Amino acid sequence: RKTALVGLLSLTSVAALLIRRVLRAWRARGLGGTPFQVVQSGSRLLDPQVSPLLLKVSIGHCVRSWSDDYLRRYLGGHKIQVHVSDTPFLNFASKNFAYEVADFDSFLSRLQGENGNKFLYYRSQHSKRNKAATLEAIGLGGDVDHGFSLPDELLLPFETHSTVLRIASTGLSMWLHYDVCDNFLCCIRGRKRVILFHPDDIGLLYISGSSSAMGSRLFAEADLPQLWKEFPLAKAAWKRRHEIELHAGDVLFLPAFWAHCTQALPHESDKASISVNTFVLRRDTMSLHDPKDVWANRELLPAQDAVKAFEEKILPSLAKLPATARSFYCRKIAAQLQLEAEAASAS
Ligand code: AKG
Repeated sequence: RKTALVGLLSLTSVAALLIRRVLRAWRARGLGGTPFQVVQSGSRLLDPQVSPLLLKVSIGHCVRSWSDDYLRRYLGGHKIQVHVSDTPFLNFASKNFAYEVADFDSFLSRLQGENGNKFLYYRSQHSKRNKAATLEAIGLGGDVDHGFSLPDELLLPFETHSTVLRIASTGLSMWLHYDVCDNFLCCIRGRKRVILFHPDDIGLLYISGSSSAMGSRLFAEADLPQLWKEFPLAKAAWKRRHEIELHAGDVLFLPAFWAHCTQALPHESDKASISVNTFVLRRDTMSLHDPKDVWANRELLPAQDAVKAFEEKILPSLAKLPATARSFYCRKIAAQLQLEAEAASAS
């Protein structure tokens, strides 16, 4: 009887272990590449080497209350700027979209209607051009509890830079880019697929400014073989990508300098995908941020100096050399920079 009991106990613990593994994999919902970590609290966020995290925290009643009617009640009548495109794959580098000014009500009606195969994207901004976005600035904050807030415990170590409302046609993909602030990306309606790349892979992503020449073509699965022909380095980064699908109520902690692109996916018959993101600054590196940075994507101040010196001094000096010497010194400097990068990554 004792042996049977021992057998039963070990069977139960193996079953428990298996169930725990399946549950963990289900909760992580990582889709490709490196698996995603799910956490319940923010204690790890300040680790300088932190990876993207799926946070299981409450973001308020917006997940239930932000219907079209609710948003119309508070934002109706606002004039907003909308990206309008014939293709779902937005590309900032080739500017395959136009900016149109619309009023909020007709934007939402267009989004939910037939809309002649156009894809729409709204990113809220402050009415003053030199100020960063807040929900208060568009009438979704302030004294009334509009139901979006991140737990104090998450925000405590940071200063808030901006909070942005984003509304997209389902199917629309936002181009690959990086930001210089850490980011809490919160899914409120619809689902959102997010592809992310480690900062060490920045050299493989064809970035100019802060956006990739690949736009959001990583989401066009049938086009991937052609994409690798045009952007061969990106294939290696793709194999190491992090990928996740956010559902309503999910919060993704997206660290600064992780290049990312997103795809708005439908939930039931809703044609609007709604998210809010809060960009935050780490207190120890706040002084490095450009005070004029309203979009969270201006290079850090010392990096601006370095880029300026590179473009205005180093490149013109190298251009004075004959081809063989130019190739030699470019490679020599590139090797020195590579060593610097590796030492910094390892520190
Ligand atoms: C960001 O929060 O930086 C994004 O790129 C989100 C874009 C979106 O999903 O609308």
